[in-house]
Amino acid sequence: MQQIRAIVGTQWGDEGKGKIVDFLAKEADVVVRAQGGNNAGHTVEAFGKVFKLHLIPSGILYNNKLNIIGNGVVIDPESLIQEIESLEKEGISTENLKISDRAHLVMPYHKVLDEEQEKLRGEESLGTTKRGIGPAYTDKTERTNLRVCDMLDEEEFVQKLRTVYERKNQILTHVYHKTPMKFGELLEQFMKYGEILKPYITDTIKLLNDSIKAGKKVLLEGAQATMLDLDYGTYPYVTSSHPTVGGFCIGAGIAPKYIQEVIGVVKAYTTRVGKGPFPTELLDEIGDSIREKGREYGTTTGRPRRCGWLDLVVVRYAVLINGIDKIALTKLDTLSGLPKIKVCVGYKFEGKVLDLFPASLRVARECEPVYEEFEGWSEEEIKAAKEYEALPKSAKRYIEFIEKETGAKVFLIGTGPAREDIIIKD
Ligand code: 2SA
Ligand code: GDP
Ligand code: MG
Repeated sequence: MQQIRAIVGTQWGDEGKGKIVDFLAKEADVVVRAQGGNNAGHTVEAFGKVFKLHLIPSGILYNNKLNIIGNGVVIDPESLIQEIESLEKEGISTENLKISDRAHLVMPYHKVLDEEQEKLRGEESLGTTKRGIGPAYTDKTERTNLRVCDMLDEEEFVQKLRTVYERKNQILTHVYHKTPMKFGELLEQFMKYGEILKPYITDTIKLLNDSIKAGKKVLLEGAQATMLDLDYGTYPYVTSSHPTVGGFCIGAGIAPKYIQEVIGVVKAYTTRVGKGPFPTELLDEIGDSIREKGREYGTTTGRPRRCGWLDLVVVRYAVLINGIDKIALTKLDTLSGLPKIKVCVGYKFEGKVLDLFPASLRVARECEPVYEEFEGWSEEEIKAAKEYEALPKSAKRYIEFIEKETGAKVFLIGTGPAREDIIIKD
């Protein structure tokens, strides 16, 4: 494998990045999360158990990989401690977990603000996960946020909290009619978190770059996806970070020249959780059957995911932005049993056909997808296939069409949720 690989979501998230990272981590030494927070939900089925990871990289299920939560991640310490405890309870050691001292904190008021802002937006709400992610990144760019290193220095924490505390309390009480926070309680809580997390906290930028110099193999694990990127996604229906390859450099402290290979994870159909345009959405029984068969419910919030046909306008755009070399195609098995399968290759709008995703939400909402239709395949045919050649002809046609339309080769094919349900294609 290439020494440094980035794994990026190409759609609206939940493509199965967790499973792909778990598979590729076999050959890696270091797995790094670089953006997002516990809004992410990465499911890995291993040892007959289902693990739902939120902040901790998916390499944690191996006992010999270094797992880094990079500086670009926003960390809710309460949630991270719970995740550590629940993994330890399952017999998974977190000894090899390292947390960046520069990562920003999600504070309790960020979670309240996320929830209240969503309520205030009413019909115009974004459909966030309400984990405080947007408000935490807002404070980061406003330069008023607290960071992981501040939890290890009481004096610094007090001084920084003092600069924001009054203002946050005023917003909470006057705008949202919430009970005010108590300074002493917040301080005590975060000093406790700092003490618990201290063994994990370090300068991960140095650690990662030293590992690279020592020849270690690194996987950069994307959370969310290209269409949720703050710049490239369906703004404002996006998350507040950059789940694209450029964001990985900033969020991990790694120079762009080191990333040698970019792998795009593509689900064989499209899903989206939260609001915003979704041109190929299926609001019929086919959409419902995909949701049930694919167990398309939010890993973090349990929300039902919106389902639709594979949209190659979206995937093409993700290939372009991220420089995707190879595709890991997941959940091919979920489409089994459908007599016909459609794939969107362009958007018709005002007499023209667009082949890349438009900036305007109005165009994205009002365009008409142009579809190509494919023959389906049966459940038994996919289950029985353990190698590419054994896949049904119609499935191979589907895969090769994706390769032709995107210009990227499919090298992994997911045929079920378990670790072993994967086909390697050369
Ligand atoms: P936020 O909370 O500010 O990041 O929400 C902004 C938008 O980003 C979407 N978003 C996600 N979309 C898919 N999966 C995500 N993770 C969870 C999962 C989601 C869940 O794995 O299923 O459990 O509901 C994720 N995180 C953020 C979100 O839906 C908003 O559209
Ligand atoms: P992520 O956020 O991209 O890591 O994806 P999630 O874990 O939120 O959602 C993907 C879901 O699909 C999880 O429940 C996975 O266990 C499951 N999954 C991943 N790959 C496959 C596959 O090839 N087939 C099936 N049936 N399920 C899969
Ligand atoms: Mg997910």
